[in-house]
Amino acid sequence: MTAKIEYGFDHLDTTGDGRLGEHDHIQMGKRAATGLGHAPGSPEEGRIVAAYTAIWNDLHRPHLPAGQEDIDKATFVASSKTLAQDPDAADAVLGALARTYLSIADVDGSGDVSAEEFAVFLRSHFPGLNPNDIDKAFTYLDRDGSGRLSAEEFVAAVVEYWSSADINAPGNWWMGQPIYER
Ligand SMILES: [Ca+2]
Ligand SMILES: [Ca+2]
Repeated sequence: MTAKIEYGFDHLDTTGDGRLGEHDHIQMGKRAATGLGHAPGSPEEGRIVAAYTAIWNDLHRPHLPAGQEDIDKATFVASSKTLAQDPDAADAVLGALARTYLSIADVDGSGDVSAEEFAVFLRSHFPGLNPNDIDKAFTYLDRDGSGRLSAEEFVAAVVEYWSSADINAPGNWWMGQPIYER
């Protein structure tokens, strides 16, 4: 579980300085917006960047000691593991995060995520993923095999990735093949 959270942190730390802060979330938002085909400075980009900075300000920042503006990797891993031991808190916090992601991934506003929407979303977040991995991830996360990720399936993927210690949890595929299987 530590391995997947560390791996996740490295992907969230878009500036690569070993700390996670608002700056990383602005970068993530811009990268996601570019991946979705929105021009720099467009209102769509602004909306997506605002969603990411809200994740930072609502989810992470309240847990920082006064005066501190970012989190180092060790603290991030420790607090993620603490959250994992409290399923209700994990559902609340990670569920909110997942719904923000969903609002960005569900480009056509259908309420669910198609394979195409999922591929665009994942590529814009994790540029290193190969298409094969994205297809496999989709298959694992689409638990009922309907060919689409329902809101519930999408949210479950995010919650499991960040909080499940079960190495067989389908949500471990959220960022492609689980790091411990490579
Ligand atoms: Ca959709
Ligand atoms: Ca489905």
